[in-house]
Amino acid sequence: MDKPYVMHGWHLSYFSGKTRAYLRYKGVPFEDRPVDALTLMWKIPRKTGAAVMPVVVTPQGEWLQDTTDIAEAIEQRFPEAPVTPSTPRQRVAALLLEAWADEWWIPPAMHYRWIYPENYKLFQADSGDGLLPWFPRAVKNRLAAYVADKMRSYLPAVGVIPEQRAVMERWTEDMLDALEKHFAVLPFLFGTRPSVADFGLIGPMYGHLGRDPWPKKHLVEPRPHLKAWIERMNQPQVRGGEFLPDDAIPETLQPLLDAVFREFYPMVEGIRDEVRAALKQKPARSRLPRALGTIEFPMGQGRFRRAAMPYTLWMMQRVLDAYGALDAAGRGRVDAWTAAQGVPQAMQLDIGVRLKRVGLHVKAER
Ligand SMILES: N[C@@H](CCC(=O)N[C@@H](CS)C(=O)NCC(=O)O)C(=O)O
Repeated sequence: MDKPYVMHGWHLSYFSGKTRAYLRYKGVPFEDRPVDALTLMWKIPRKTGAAVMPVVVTPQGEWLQDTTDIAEAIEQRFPEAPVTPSTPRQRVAALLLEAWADEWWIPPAMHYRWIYPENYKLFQADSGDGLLPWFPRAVKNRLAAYVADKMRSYLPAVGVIPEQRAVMERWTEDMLDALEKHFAVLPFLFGTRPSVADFGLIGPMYGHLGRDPWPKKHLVEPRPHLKAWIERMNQPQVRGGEFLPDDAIPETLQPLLDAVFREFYPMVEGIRDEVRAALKQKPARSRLPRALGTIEFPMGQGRFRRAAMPYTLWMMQRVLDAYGALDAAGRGRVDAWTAAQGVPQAMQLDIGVRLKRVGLHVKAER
């Protein structure tokens, strides 16, 4: 028997939820291994340059990091039932929604985990068991408390502060209502097959909103179609389903696309400006800090402030690259669609620099 792939991740972890659902859909034989402290703090950084999860180790012994790079490598080896649509509009829309789901949803996911104390028991048990499987409970609890403090210390930087709570909770509930309406009519975002956009969105929806007790009870359980989608994403029909014919974008995705073009884009532009300013100060080729200055942009009925993360711009570069790789007819179809969305220049967004990913950081490629 071939050695299986190994995914080092936790059920608690946003991005591990993305990769787990993806590997299951593709029918990749893999071992789902909780990350222990030694692997997280020593082996993974040595192999990938960052203390991060998920990481996938291939049967050939490669250590793949970053959910997008993991999926790209696996798509090459398991080409059946590709998860990136091949038609131009669906392709660009799915990649945009993946970037949005990965990046924009982090503050609400962190907010709902860390603000409601009833979530802590599960975090304490799972993180303690994951990190120190062979240790007594008291030691596990102590390390869990240390990790929890570290996670809470990130909250202000991502914008989880009391003044922004109302706008963020309102935004999240409205978006979950939109998802509930969508999943009442379609099993996945673009049809009967999950795409990169579904895998992105299961990140916040599984480990945080769908599993932590408070959001599970108050946000997901009252929305049965959303709940059913979360379950479907974790028990997929392997390599099943199709994207909608004729490059169609479902109308029920409009609230998500409005959020992408009217909220996420201004955030990305804010990050772009911060990155440009930082690059003027930096010696060429050194990597940028993970977080730069504070930026402000629209969120639902209000505005939101948080630190600019250069990594998000790298995610956006992937979308623009996918657009640039289309033929002229394909680009024309996407341009007609973005024009109809009221953002005719969306794919001409000027990032101003070519970025390269280095673990969780980025640097300018020169
Ligand atoms: N963009 C990365 C994000 C991975 C990530 O942020 N993982 C979290 C757990 S869900 C983590 O390990 N974070 C450690 C850190 O931020 O230092 C990916 O797609 O893999």
